Amino acid sequence: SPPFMWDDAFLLDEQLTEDERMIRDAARDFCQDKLMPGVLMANRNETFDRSIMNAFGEQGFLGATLEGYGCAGVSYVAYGLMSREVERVDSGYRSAFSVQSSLVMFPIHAYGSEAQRQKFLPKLRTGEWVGCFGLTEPDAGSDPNSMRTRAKKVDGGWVVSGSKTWITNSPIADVCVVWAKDDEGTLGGFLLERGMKGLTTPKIEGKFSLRASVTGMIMMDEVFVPDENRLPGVRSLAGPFSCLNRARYGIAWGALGAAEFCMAAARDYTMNRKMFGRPLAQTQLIQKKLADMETEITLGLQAVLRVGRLFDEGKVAPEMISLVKRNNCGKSLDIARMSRDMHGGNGIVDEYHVIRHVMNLETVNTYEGTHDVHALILGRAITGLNAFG
Ligand code: TGC
Ligand code: FAD
Repeated sequence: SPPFMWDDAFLLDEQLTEDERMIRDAARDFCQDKLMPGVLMANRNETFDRSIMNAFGEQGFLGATLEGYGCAGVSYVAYGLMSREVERVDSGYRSAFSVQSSLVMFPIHAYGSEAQRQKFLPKLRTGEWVGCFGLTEPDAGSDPNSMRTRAKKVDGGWVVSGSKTWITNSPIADVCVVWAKDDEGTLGGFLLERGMKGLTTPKIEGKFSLRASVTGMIMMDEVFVPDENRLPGVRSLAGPFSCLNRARYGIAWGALGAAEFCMAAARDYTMNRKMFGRPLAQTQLIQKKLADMETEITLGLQAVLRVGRLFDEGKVAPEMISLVKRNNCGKSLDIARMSRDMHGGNGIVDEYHVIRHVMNLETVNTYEGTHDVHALILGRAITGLNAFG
C-alpha cells in the first residue's frame, strides 16, 4: 500500500503546481538560511532587523500577488506558501511581510491613483520603503467603525487628527496608510509620509509576544495631507476590510507553518528523550498528542489550500477566510502549547524556539479579528442575525 508520510499526510505537495513548488522551496531555503539564524537574539533583545525588508524585496516577496510595478504577479496559493515558510521561523517576520504586501501595497494598487501607484509601489516592493496600516485605535479595536480619527477638508488637502495603536512597523514606517472619517462620517484612506508636520510614531515597549517585530502608535496632531495622498477608490469600511481579507488568508497559512515547526520539534524531542526506560515518543499519551497535531495541521492545510484556489478563481467569500483564519490560528496555538508541554522544562527556554511560537501565536489569534470576532462573523452568516449591532 502507498506509504504514509507524517510530514505531508494528504500529499499537499502533489496538489501544488510546478511553479508553486519552486516558490515554496525557494522561500523555505531563504527563510531557513537568512531568517532563522538571527531570530533567537532578535526575540530575546526585542529588535527588528530593518534589512529584512530589503531581503524580502530581493526575494520578490513584497506585493508578490500584484500585477505590474515590478511585482511578481504570483497566485494567492503561492502567497500562502510564502507566509507559511516565513512564519515557520517567526510570526513577527510574517507580520512584516504581510502588512507590507496585503495592507499597504494592496490598497495603493487597488484604490490608489496611477500617480500614487507610480510613486509608492516600486519603493515598497524593494523594501527601500516600509509601510504600515493604521486602523485600530485605543478605543476602537474589534469595532473599527467607532474610530475617532478625523479628516477635515481644507484647501488643497485634508487635516488628519487622531491616534492609532498596535500598529505593526509604525516606528520604522516611511508611509502610513491611515483610515479616517470626514465630517459626514465617510471613511477615507490617507497616505501619511514620514516628515509630515504633526506625525509621530512612538514604539510600544514591553511586549511578550511578537518581540522580533516592531509595533507602535501613529499619533496625528493636525497633520496636513495633500489631496494627492488620499486614496480615491475608498468610501467605506469595505476598503480596509478587503485588505484584511488578504492578510487574514495569509495568516491562516502562516500560523500552520509555526504549528508545523512546533510539531516537528515535539516529535524530535520525544523520540530522543528517554523517561522510564523508553523514548517519551513510545508512550501512549505522547503519541495521542502527536496524532492530534498531525490531524489539525493536515486538515488546516487542506482547508487553506482550498480557500487559496477559490481566491485565485475569484470565488472566495470573506466568511471562508474567517473560517480558516479562526480555525488555523486557534489550532496552531493549541499545538504550540502542547509542544511546549512535551518539551518539559526545556520548553520554556528560547533555544528550543517553541515558547517563542506560543507567545507569538497569542497575538496571531488576536490580531486581524480575534478568534471570537471571527466566530461572530460566521454566526452572522449562518443565522442572518447580527450579534455586533
Ligand atoms: P459591516 O457592517 O459588517 O461592514 C461594513 C462594510 O464593510 C463591508 N465588509 C467587507 N468587505 C470586504 N471584506 C470583508 N471581510 C468585509 N466585512 C465587511 C460590508 O459589506 C460593508 O460595506 P458597505 O460598502 O456596505 O459599507 O461592519 P461592522 O462595523 O458591523 O463590522 C463588524 C466586524 C466585526 C465584522 C468588523 O468590524 C471586523 O472585522 N472587526 C475586526 C477588526 C479587525 O480585524 N481589525 C484588524 C486591524 S489590522 C491588524 O490587525 C493588522 S495585524 C497585521 C500583522 O501584523 O500581521
Ligand atoms: P477588543 O476589541 O477590546 O477585544 C477584547 C476582547 O473582547 C477579545 O477577546 C474580543 O474577542 C472580545 N470581544 C470584542 N467584541 C466582542 C463581542 N461583540 N462579543 C464578544 N466578545 C467580544 N491593528 C492595526 O490596525 N494595524 C496593525 O498593523 C496591527 N498590528 C498589531 C500587532 C500586534 C502585536 C497586536 C497585538 C495587535 C495589532 N493590531 C493592529 C490590532 C489588532 O487588530 C487588535 O488588537 C484586534 O483587532 C483586537 O482589538 P482590541 O485589542 O482592541 O481588543
